[in-house]
Amino acid sequence: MSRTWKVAAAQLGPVHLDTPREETLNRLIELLRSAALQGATLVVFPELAFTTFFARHLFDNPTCLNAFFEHDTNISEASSTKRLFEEAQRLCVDICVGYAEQTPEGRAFNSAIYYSAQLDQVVAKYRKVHIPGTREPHPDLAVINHLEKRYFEPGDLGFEAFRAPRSRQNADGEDDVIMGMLICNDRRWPEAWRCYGLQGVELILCGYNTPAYNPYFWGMSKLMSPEMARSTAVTQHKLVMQANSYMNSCFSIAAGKAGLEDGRYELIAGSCIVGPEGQILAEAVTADDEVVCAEIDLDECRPGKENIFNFAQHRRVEAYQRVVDQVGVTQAGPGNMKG
Ligand code: CDV
Repeated sequence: MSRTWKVAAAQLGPVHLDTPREETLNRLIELLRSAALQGATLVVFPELAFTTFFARHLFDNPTCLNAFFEHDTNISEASSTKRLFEEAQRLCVDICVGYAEQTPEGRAFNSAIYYSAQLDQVVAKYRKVHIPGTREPHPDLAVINHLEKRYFEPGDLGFEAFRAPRSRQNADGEDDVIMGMLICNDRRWPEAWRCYGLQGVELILCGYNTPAYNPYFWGMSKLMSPEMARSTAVTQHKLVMQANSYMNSCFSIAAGKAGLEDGRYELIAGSCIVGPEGQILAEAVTADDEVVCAEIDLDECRPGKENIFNFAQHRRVEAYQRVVDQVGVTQAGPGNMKG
């Protein structure tokens, strides 16, 4: 039985602070329809897909902040978002979409869910673990803030892989695909990918919002030109998607929010689909609304999983203790020659 699957990344162009939610939702639905027309039965949308990347702003007024969050426990049925899920159901297309989640207890997470059209339900939820940025705004008003630490707790669901049937092609659900979700900054952490790799993951889904130019945040030389900064950010984004897909013998789909928001905040484009050899199979050519599609054959994960990255045969956990025991760097002392 063939294990091919036509999948898509739905890149979203600029969404401004005052863009009505309805307008953004319509654009997401248009992207979904366009992907379905191209034959895709899985579409991945960006991180915090329903609004602008609001974490760059300081909100003193809780009502203003609340407007960026989803408060329903099931966003596939919430009035503000359900049209996307209804259309996915009608088209028989699975979706992975990122959103700002507020729980009934008032906890806030940067989350993503996977909706299976065949099962007509949300089958998995992920909460972003690696929350970048700061809690407090920078005193220099010229600095672009990244206040995710102010607005979100680190995710508490871990990296749990899940299974979903490929829509349409497999009505009996026997040939599930093993998938995992990451959100933006998570893609830069190999530990996150490995947690999924150790569960036999075949496809990683990752939405993102990555600033193209934010010298203060990146720790870059202030002398780096905006053009150089943008191209470095795109290179690093692709580097981590490609390297980690290769090192875990899996496919990956990265869908970003892109372009210039509010005339000041540029996000990188570069939405892409990557194969288990680390090769880019398809990538965005604009910094606007765009569907990036590729047909993937999930069986191409097997050679890597059975040979060079056969974890059962080659991993040496007795040498990896530091990875889980230690958070920050403890510099090596002199004379660590042993044996
Ligand atoms: N939304 C993000 O998590 N963005 C981070 C930036 C801030 C570094 C990223 O890793 O792209």
